[in-house]
Amino acid sequence: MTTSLVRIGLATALLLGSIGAAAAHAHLKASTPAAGTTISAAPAELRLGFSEGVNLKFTGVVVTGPAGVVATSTAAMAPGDDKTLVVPVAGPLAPGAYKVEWHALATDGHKTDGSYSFTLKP
Ligand SMILES: [Cu+2]
Repeated sequence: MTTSLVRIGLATALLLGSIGAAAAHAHLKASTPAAGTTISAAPAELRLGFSEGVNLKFTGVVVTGPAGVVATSTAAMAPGDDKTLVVPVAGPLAPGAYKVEWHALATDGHKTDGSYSFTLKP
């Protein structure tokens, strides 16, 4: 390969790489319970819907509430859906404000994180 062909190859790879990066980060698109809502029944599980497929091994949540960190069971992807994370809640939840801090590794290798809150009515 000549030097100029190598240069064209590298430029193309960089261009494709940056297009992929702009298009494929795993952002949180929806959740259950939904962000900012007040609910009257304690959820048995949390569901987080991402904009891209995520790697389960490097994707998860930490939930904190009025009694501290909430115990959760092993998270899993929804069947046949690599964009929806399902996190079973292990114990009963007391009324109060809850914060869900999430982190995700998209299948393209990019990491994202964020948080949202919901409130459980007494
Ligand atoms: Cu990305």
